[in-house]
Amino acid sequence: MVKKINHIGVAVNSIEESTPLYRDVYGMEAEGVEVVAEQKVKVAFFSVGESRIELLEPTSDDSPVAKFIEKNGQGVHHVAYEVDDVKAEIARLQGEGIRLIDEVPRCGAHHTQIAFLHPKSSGGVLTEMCQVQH
Ligand code: CMX
Repeated sequence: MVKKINHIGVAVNSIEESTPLYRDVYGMEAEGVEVVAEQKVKVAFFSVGESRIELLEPTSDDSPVAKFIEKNGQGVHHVAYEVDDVKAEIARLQGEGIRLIDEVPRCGAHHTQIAFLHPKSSGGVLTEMCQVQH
């Protein structure tokens, strides 16, 4: 079962251009920038309480985030829920008839193992299950 919102992903054209809004205007603490090569994105985290905003900048034209921005413009891209055991969560969701994009976990940013649900199976919200590796 989900424990809390780990982060909300926001698709942006440029982390550099978007950072002043989150860091200076909203006053969130910047936690650093990381490239997630497998997902073809550069990400920047900003902490807000026990959750984070994750800015997602595409690193190539065939990135899923590039396709999202092309279709919708910049904006909320996904919600990530934290779970204790992402493999067990995948099995549980499959048992509930939910369609998974990732049937085996993959590496996310910040030392996490993640799995995405298909938005057609999660009420139109791209949803990520995320296990933090301590
Ligand atoms: N939120 C809600 N719906 C979305 C969506 C999103 N972020 N992205 C796509 N969709 C919807 C589309 O609107 C479309 O719906 P319609 O058929 O009604 O128009 C449908 O899903 C299919 O979308 P598409 O544009 O044809 O794109 P694809 O099928 O090629 O890919 C998806 C969609 C979700 C399967 C793909 O983006 C994916 O695998 N995403 C998971 C990985 C990812 O997003 N990685 C980046 C973040 C990594 C990180 O956080 O570390």
